[in-house]
Amino acid sequence: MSFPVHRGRRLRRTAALRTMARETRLAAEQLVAPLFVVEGSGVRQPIASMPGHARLSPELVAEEAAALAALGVGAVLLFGIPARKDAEGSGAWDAEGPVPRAIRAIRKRAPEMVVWADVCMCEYTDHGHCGVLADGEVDNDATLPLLARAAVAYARAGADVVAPSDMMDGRVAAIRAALDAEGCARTAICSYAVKYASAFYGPFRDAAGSTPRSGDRRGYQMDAPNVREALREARADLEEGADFLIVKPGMPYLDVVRAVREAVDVPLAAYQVSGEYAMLHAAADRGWLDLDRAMEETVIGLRRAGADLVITYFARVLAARLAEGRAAAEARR
Ligand code: PB1
Repeated sequence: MSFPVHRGRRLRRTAALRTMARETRLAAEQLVAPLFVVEGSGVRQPIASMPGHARLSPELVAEEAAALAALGVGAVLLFGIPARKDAEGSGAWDAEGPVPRAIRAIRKRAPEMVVWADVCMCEYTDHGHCGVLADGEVDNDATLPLLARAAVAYARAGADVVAPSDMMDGRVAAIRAALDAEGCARTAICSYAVKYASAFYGPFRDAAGSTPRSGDRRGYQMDAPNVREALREARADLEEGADFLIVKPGMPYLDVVRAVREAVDVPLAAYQVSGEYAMLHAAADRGWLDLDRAMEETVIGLRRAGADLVITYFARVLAARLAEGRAAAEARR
């Protein structure tokens, strides 16, 4: 079809026509909100590098989860920050640690909220790596039972989903076997199957105190130039028993989101990580970007690339904007 028979602008002319013709949509229930949990009570420690976010004690996490539930946000993803760290990250499986306490508090305060618990050692080890060290390297196989113990602790506390973000080989199978052996067969596993060694995790590491004391994560997280490897990782984790998958980070890896979406048929989440969040805020603070438009455009971009779910630090603000939009549309009727 060519001009003037075809006029692309006919369906862009008004907001209502654009809404009618929209190909990709975003709903609050497709958003997952990461939350940082610390020990104690009444604790709210703002995170300088992540405006609007704070390290919260369990009861305040539960309050936040209730507010997110009221906005229709689909799930929360919990990251624990213990008061004490050690070489093997033993705080990760402490039944009275911040994450199990937060899960129990959410179950009471917002029982309808879906709770994901991140499973990794990096927030709990004093060296900051995602596993235990042996001869200066992360010992893959020695880390597997530790991850499994942590996953069981979160499942026992009531987590609906455990989400291993460690990138150890074989961790999904180890966690699935442990959950099933401990009577937690109904707990789902959302694996960070495709997770790159990225420059975009800085603010998170600042928030969690999880920057490696030595070396980096290139020996276990994926190399940015690779996408075929992402398909191998995704298939391997599904084979081991993952129920759904995460690609992370998000924006720099939209091609990977698309490739994984076309290769697997389970729900797929994309993680708009802390550095992606912080850079939009920093540019907006300098007057270089309209933050509201930039957050909507980046999150819908992840959905358009094929993500069914988007893990984002914008979840609460975006869900509120979606609710306002619905209210305004209803008022116009
Ligand atoms: O928002 C983020 O930057 C997420 C960071 C992510 C949490 N799953 C990891 C970043 C890192 O490698 O330090 C934590 C790894 N377990």
